[in-house]
Amino acid sequence: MRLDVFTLFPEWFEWFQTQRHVRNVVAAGSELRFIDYRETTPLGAGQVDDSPYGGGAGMVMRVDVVDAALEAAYGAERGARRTVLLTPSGRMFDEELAIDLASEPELTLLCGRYEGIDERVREHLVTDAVSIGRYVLAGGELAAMVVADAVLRKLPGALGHAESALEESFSDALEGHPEYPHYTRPATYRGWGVPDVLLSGDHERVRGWRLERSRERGETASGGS
Ligand code: 6GU
Repeated sequence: MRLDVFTLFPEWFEWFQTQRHVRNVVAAGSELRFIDYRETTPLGAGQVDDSPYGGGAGMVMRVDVVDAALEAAYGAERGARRTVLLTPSGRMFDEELAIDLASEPELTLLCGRYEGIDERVREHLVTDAVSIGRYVLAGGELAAMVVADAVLRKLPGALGHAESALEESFSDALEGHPEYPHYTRPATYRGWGVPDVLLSGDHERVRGWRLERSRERGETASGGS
């Protein structure tokens, strides 16, 4: 995959790139770029935002600044890419969308900043608007990292063992439910035990128990206690 993230804070992503699964996909041929809107802004003095029409507090990122950044990176090709704007008013990010985005050969994430981003970006320059939850972050950077993390770990070679993604949370193997609980040694600690079935060596019973716990957690996650 060729993944580009447009941001006013490319240095935020330096840590992100050091993660094992991110390094693994880069070693396997993926290309990541973190591109600063300020490098291509058509305005003077690195300006990227302006006061909102109609008045109000805060500043709004300008559409011409975002357009210039996309033009510089992709030229005439820029309509062809899957382009995701990170915004609290977007579609909720979930595992299904992560799988969908992971199937793209080329993906662009646009971080907004300040009070918002000119609505014409959403209307004319992107294919998707995505939020990571019902709360407001200071900018789209952390949301872009969340999306990039979830997407990149879907790519071949991201994880150490091919199996580790098969039975993970929300996979088909678990009927879309969260993952079952895990235990390891010691078998008792401060009197806290481990479910007997996991020590039984009966693989069928273990499988059944795990699926049950996974289903239970699915019910809890969707509104229970
Ligand atoms: Cl994508 N951006 C911002 N600024 N806040 C958010 C978000 C995105 N998703 C949830 N909160």
